[in-house]
Amino acid sequence: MTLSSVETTPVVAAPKPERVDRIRAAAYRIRDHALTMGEVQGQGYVGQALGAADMLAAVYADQLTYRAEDPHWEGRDRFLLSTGHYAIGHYAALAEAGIVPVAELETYGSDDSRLPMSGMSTYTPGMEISGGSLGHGLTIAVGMALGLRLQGSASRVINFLSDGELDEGSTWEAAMGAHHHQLGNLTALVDINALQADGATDTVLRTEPVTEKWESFGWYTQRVDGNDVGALLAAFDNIAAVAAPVGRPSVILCDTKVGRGVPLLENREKAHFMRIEENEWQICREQLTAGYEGTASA
Ligand SMILES: Cc1ncc(C[n+]2csc(CCOP(=O)(O)OP(=O)(O)O)c2C)c(N)n1
Ligand SMILES: [Mg+2]
Repeated sequence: MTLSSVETTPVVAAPKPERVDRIRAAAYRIRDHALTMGEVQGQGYVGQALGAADMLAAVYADQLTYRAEDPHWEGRDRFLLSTGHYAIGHYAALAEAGIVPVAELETYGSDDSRLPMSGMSTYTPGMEISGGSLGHGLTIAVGMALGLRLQGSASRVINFLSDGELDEGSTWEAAMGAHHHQLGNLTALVDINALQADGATDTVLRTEPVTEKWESFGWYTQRVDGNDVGALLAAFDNIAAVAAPVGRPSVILCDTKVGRGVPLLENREKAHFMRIEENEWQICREQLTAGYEGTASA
């Protein structure tokens, strides 16, 4: 395969049901942790955390190599959260990974907490960068992936970004750079929830056709239902099989639903930053559990 060829056909066997169930269970716990943090504040980016929980579970419970007791271990894979406002989801994943104690989630967003509302690398174990100023994550990821390769490291870099971040020119400069440097150790995960702070992505700045854009930048590009754990795992398996070995950067474009798993929140009008009333939290938890148990294949 040449570096510029486009490979979209699944190339490996479907992930085993036990593996899918294990990651779905992790995603359920991540959603549960996100509700815990949301309830502490009564509001926040809860919809994004729920929407991205399957992606985060696939990353932390299936893909990343790390040492929970030593988050700075040199041999770790790097997960870079561009979107600082998704920190609530990232903390939930870090708790699931054993890097942040579950009990600490109750401090979310409070004074002196290690878990501020926007992700800060100096505050939180396992938070590699201070995201939030959108459009920087992929540029940092490219430098990190190049640096790791120059050091002879086998570590991978995964950058989580949002559809709103595709508006940023720096993202596309980084995409060009990754292809130029043949960074097979770099994967971008884009949460396409069709939403931004000011409204629907299509109305703010249309980025479609997104798949063709990434392909034209030379990336191994797959677009999946980002709330389908089996599809996410298969996409990662494809990358390991055909993109990483030939030095091709890879992107998984993940179509997700804001508030996924909690129907009450899936249908919120103002979904970017949600206010959730005191009496609604219990309903959220019941809906989350009912939905998970209702669809569990195990
Ligand atoms: C460079 C930059 N410009 C503007 C903002 C303000 N901002 C914060 S979140 C956000 C929306 C970005 O889109 P997306 O992450 O897709 O939104 P969501 O899906 O979370 O609603 C914006 C514009 C920012 N953080 N950084
Ligand atoms: Mg969005």
